[in-house]
Amino acid sequence: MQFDVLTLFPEIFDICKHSILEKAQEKDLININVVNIRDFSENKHKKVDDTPYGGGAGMIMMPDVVYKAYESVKTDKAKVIYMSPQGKLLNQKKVEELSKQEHLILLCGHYEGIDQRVLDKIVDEEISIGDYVLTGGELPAMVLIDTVSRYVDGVLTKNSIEEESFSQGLLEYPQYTRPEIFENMAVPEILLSGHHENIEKWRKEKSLEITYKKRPDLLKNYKLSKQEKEILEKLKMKCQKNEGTAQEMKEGGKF
Ligand code: 4GX
Repeated sequence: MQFDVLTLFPEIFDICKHSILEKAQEKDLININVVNIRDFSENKHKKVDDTPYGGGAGMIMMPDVVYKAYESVKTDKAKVIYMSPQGKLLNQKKVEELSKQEHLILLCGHYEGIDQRVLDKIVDEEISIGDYVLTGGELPAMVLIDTVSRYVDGVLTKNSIEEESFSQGLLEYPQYTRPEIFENMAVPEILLSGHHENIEKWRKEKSLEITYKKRPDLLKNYKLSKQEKEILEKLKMKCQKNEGTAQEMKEGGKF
C-alpha cells in the first residue's frame, strides 16, 4: 500500500521508521513517502502561506503550492484525505475500509488551514481523529497510517487481528506474564490451568465485563450471541447486588 504525505514538517514522520511500521516498509508491504510542500514553492523565499482575504488572525497555506505537491504524487487510483477536525470521525470500521485502498495521499494542514479552492479541487474525504484541536494535521496522518497499516496483509500475524476484540466490537481482556506473583498479586489461576476451553470462556467474560463497565456504548452496535447474553445478565445481577459498582453501571449501561 502506498502512502504519500503532503506536509510542511516532514521530520515528524521519522516516527514511522520504528517498530512494526519499519518492518512493514522493509518488507515492501507499505511505502510511506513524505513530501515537503515547501519544495514546491516557486517563491524566492520559499513562501508557502499568506494572510487570509477578509482579514483575521494567522496564515493560510497557498493553493498553488499545495496543488503542485499533490501533482507530484497523484495517480489514477489515489484517494486524497484531508486531516481536519471538520472531518468524519475515524473509527475501526473506517480504518478497515481504507486499508483496501491501494494509494492514499494524506494532506496535512498547518497554521489556520489551507485555501478552500485547492481542498475543493483535490480532497476526496475529510477525516478527523477526535473532537479536539491540534496544531497541525501531522499527528492525525500518523495515526491514520499506523492504524490502516495494521490491516495490510502481512503487517501483523493473522491471529493478532482476528483475536483482537476491538475489531469484533468489544474491549480487550486483561493479559498477564511472569512472574506468577507480583507485589502480592497472583495471576488468575485459570490462566495457569492449561484448560483452553475454560480460558477462552474466562476471557470472553472479562471482555464483556470490561466493555460493560468502561464503554457500554460499544455494546449497542454489538450483536450478542445467546451465550454472551447470559454472561451479561449474570454480570448485571452481580452488579446490582454490589451497590458500589451499581451506580457506575447505571450511569453508562443501557443495553
Ligand atoms: N483530526 N487539526 C488540521 C489545520 C486546520 C486549521 C484550521 C482546518 C482549519 C485534526 C483533528 C486537527 C488541527 C488538523 C488543525 N485545518 N485533524 N489543522 N482533530 O485538530 O484531524
